[in-house]
Amino acid sequence: MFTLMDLPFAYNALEPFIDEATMHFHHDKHHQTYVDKLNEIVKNNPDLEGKTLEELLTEPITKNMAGGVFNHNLFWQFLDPKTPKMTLDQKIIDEFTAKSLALFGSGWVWLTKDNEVFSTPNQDAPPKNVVTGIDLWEHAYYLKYQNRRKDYIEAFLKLVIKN
Ligand code: MN3
Repeated sequence: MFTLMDLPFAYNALEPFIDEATMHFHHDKHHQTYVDKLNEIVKNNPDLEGKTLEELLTEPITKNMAGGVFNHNLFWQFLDPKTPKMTLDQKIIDEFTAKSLALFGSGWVWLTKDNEVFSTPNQDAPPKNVVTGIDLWEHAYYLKYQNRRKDYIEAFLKLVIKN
């Protein structure tokens, strides 16, 4: 059985960039749903019992739900005010912003420790060496930002970088 990780900070800790209501929906409803659906699939497929979350990322039947759990676990750590903020070159910030704006549909944009920026569709998980990543599903920003994805991306960057 997988359980929902606790949010490692207060629901209002990211105000005014990410609002408390969004954090409640995002963590308590969306993230919880990925956990619940993953548990249901594992329960209905006994051959998957005992596999780790990482192992379930590559199983076709659990990939989406395991990715949803895994990616949000990372996301809360990236957003945690206790996580030291990064200093990034403007070129990287511009690339991260451009790729986040260009992502069609739902997915994520990630930055690796080697300053590579790339996107993944849906809940596909990134490789292990990511240092940050932005959730670009509308549920991550629609309550506060509606269709203004650019404003949400800028707010996210203010939370994770120093400059
Ligand atoms: Mn999300």
